[in-house]
Amino acid sequence: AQVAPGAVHVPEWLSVEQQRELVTACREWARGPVPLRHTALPGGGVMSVRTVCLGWHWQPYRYTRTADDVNGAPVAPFPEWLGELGRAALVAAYGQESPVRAYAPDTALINFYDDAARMGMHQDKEERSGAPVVSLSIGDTCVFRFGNTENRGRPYTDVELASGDLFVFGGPSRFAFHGVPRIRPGTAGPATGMSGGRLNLTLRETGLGV
Ligand code: MD3
Ligand code: FE
Repeated sequence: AQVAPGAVHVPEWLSVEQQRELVTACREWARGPVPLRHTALPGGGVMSVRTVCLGWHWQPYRYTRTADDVNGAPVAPFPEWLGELGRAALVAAYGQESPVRAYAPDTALINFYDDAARMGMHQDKEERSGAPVVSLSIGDTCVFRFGNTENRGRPYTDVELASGDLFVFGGPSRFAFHGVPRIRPGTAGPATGMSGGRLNLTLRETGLGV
């Protein structure tokens, strides 16, 4: 369903098997070379969400190749199979159209939410690319808040994102404010191999080149 121009929600897009494979892969990536951790913010706080990155390392508010705000390690590579999944996601959301062939995400941000984690309203502006962002949700359902491009407040639309859901943000929605005001604990069931909490993978083009 289209939530706004360029913002398309495809419920239950991932099979349970795909979800299980992604959970297994995320568990490995969470071990290193850069560990899953609460990102430190410039003001001295930390994010309640825990994050690990592939391809490029996101930190507030830039991308680097090494995790110089964590342990200095080079970030794990972005696997080609995730790029294929990203192109399939664009076909599912937008149909078999021209931008799909060229979509070449080079970074993934993997966010883990425990029951209390939240993400405040923000824009993703570190990428030098207007290419769509592909979001995959696994585990507990969350309330996802999709806002406007002007400010963090209203108008916004709240959407429930459940395990297996795909959300693609392209076109005019690419630079909209968005956030995750709450997780719904215990909504997932055991099928994905998660033992509580929510995983979100976003695939992006950084536009930063090699
Ligand atoms: C809309 N993650 O990592 S995914 C983030 O569920 C982030 O973990 C949330 O916001 C999460 O930056 C939301 C959906 C999402 C991701 C990127 C977007 C929506 C977006 C970029 C532009 C517009
Ligand atoms: Fe974001």
